[in-house]
Order: sequence, then structure tokens, then C-alpha cells
Amino acid sequence: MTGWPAKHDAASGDVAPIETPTTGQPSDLLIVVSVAASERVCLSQSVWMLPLADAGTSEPMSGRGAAFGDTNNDGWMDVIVTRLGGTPLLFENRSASAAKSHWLGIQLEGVKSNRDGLGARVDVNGQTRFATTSGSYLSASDPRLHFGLGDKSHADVEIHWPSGVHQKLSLDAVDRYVAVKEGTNP
Ligand SMILES: [Ca+2]
Repeated sequence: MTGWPAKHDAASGDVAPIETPTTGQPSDLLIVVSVAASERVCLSQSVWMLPLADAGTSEPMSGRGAAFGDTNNDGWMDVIVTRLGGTPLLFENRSASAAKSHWLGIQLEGVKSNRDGLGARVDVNGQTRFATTSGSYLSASDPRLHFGLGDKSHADVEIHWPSGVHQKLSLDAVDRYVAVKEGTNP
């Protein structure tokens, strides 16, 4: 919600037998923040330890896939994790600090491009996302693009559609989902 995406680690654990997993690890929810280099903990040359958030459960699990999306349309991104030998888990985002931040969701509708605008590059206030539903094992995430705006209540949006169409929007109303049809400003 601050403009930095959160990361979820669907812990793996054992792989067999599928019906009766015997070990697992707690699920980690990592908050991506702007941390001064002097405060970072480096685990290896390419891996940084990020601050842990309260995932809401410390139950050991053998996670497999994770799908990201706003399941209740409140503007806070949630996570659904599939578990080996268990039912899926929904991690509903109830962060108190997130409620103070602005956000914008964009649902693309392609005309010349594919219907969901997959592959489009969308820039909002200097942040870049690419329209995709992929990202985790055997999981499809929310096709809507989500941007945390922090204290900004205005959004400058640029969409580079796969067809080559370039579209710009200037939005004064945020904290909502906006449907954008290729070539037509809402
Ligand atoms: Ca939500």
C-alpha cells in the first residue's frame, strides 16, 4: 500500500507422500520497504532479509502455489495459498497502516490487444507493472493491476498496450478500481 509490493513466501517443506505431509514451515509475509543499506541484513550476494509482518498464523504448512488479488475489493491485496494435503489458506490483508494510504486498481480491457490486456505495461506515478496473472506455481492471480499510492490522491497513468497503443490518463479520484478500455479514457 506504500507503493512497495509485499512478498509472500509459501513455505515448502516435504514433498511426499502427498496425502499425509509430516513436516512444514510457518508461512512468511515479508514487507518490502525502503531500508537504508546500513540497516539491511544480507543473507547472500543476491538475497536480502526483509522485515517480517504478522502473517496471522504460525501453523506449519507445506505451501505450493500462491495467488495474489483483492478478494473482497477493499483495495488491500490478499493472498491465497494452496497447501500440500490441506485446504487453501486465505491471508486477508487487514493492515492498519495500509488504511491510511491511497491506492488505485486498474482493470484493462483490450480492443486491438488481447481481451485482458495481458502484457501491457502500466506506469502509475513512477511505478511500473506488467499485466499478467502468472507468478506462482499452478496459480493465477487477480488480473487487475494494483498500485499503492501512499499519501498521493492523484494518479498519472500511462498504458502501453501490446498492440502499440499508448494511452494516458490523469485521475483525481483514487481508492477505487478503474476499468480502462483500450483507446478510450474513462
Ligand atoms: Ca482485500
